[in-house]
Order: sequence, then structure tokens, then C-alpha cells
Amino acid sequence: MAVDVTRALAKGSVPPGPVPEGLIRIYSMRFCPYAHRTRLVLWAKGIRHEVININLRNKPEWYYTKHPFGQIPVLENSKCQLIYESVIACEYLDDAYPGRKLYPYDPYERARQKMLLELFYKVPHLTKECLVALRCGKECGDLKLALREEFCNLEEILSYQNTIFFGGDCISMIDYLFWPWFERLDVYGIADCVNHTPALRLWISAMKQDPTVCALLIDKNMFLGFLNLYFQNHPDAFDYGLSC
Ligand SMILES: N[C@@H](CCC(=O)N[C@@H](CS)C(=O)NCC(=O)O)C(=O)O
Repeated sequence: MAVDVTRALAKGSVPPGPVPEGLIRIYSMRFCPYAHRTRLVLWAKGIRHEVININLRNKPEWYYTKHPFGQIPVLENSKCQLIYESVIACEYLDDAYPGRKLYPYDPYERARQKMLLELFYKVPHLTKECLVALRCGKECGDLKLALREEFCNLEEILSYQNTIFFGGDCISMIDYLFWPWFERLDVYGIADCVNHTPALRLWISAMKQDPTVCALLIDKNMFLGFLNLYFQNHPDAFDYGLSC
């Protein structure tokens, strides 16, 4: 399986060639939660893939032929088909590849996972706002309060279902779609936002036992090193910790 240790391509770089047969490519960034979602699904399903990292502060000119706004993640297959938006990319991988299905077969259960995702929609924005406020030395009490409210909604769901995971007793797509933001709570400095949600904390512990989650866990010091450079607008932030 691809290891995500390639340097980020920037303006002036040569565009990569076609994707070889039998492989799928992900345009990614090592610390991006949306790309993290898609990489979790690639790993969980054992899909052979290659990773091309993109410097998001100095994007290659050619990258806009892959995504209209130059965002990541994007998948590219050997038929030159491009798939963007992390949730769409994850569903595409689940549908297009054999093996373990991450979305449930049952139409209602599948719809339920998509409804849960709607309930989650404020979390990415709120966590990022908290991070930015803390890094800029600003007060973020209101943001944390709002985030805690979102977590209470998720707590209610887990408690009502009485299951470890959001889709039931086994890990499934919805857990992978939520996970990247929970992995980041600690490095973002807002881990206390789950202090009053015990079922959510149990879910976090269970997620940390999953082999796919473990394979992609980002070292805390590496992440902090990236954040320090990123908030200084340092050009090498995206390659933090890479030796060559
Ligand atoms: N809704 C998109 C969001 C992706 C996104 O915001 N990616 C960020 C990196 S974490 C990005 O590409 N930022 C660069 C930019 O917007 O120019 C998805 O789910 O894929």
C-alpha cells in the first residue's frame, strides 16, 4: 500500500503521467482531514493506490485540470476519470472496488449514515475555527461551546443506539467519515470538548484500535511541527518532517 511520504508538488512542477492500470491515484496533503477520510477508505478496502501530495499554498498550475478550485482530495483512475469531494470519493471507492463494503447494503441503514453525516456538517468548520483562534491567541470559548453542543448530539445518538460505532457494533463508512476531526482534537488543543460525552470517548478509544485508523495515525509531534510552520506561512510547512 502507498506510504504518504512524498514531497508536495508545487507551482512549476511537472504534472504526473497517466495512472498505471490496476492503481488509483489520490491527490492529497499529509495533514488534511478531508484527504484523510479518503485515505482511510483506500486502506480499509486494501486498494492499491499512489499518493501525490499537493502544496496548497503554492499549487501547481496543472492541478486546476484535476479540480476546478484546486482542492484536495481528488482521485484519478487509469481511465483518466477524476472524482472529487471527499464523501463522493469515499462512496465511489466503496462502490467501484470489491471486498469489504463500508456502507451498509440495507437502503435504510445507508440512508441513516447519510443523515448522520448531515448532523456532523458543523464539526469541520468549528474545529478549524477553534484551531485558528487558539493559534492567533484569541478567545474561543463560544466556538468550543458550539462544538460541545455538536458533540452532545453525536453522544445522544450513540447512547440511544447503545452501540460502540455509529453504524452499529462494527466500524463502517460513517465512522471513517467522522474520524479525521476527532484524531485532530488533541493537536488542535481542544480535546477537552469531549470531556462530557463518555459514549463519544468510548467510540474514540474503539476507533484507535482499528488497524486502518492505526496505520494512518499522524504522529503528534509531526502534526504540531506542521501546524507551527503552517501558521508562520512557511513555504515548507507541507513537507514538515520529510527527510528527502
Ligand atoms: N468539501 C471538500 C473540502 C476539501 C477541502 O476543503 N480541502 C482543503 C484542504 S484540507 C483544500 O483543498 N484547501 C485548499 C483550497 O481550498 O484552496 C471535500 O470534502 O473534499
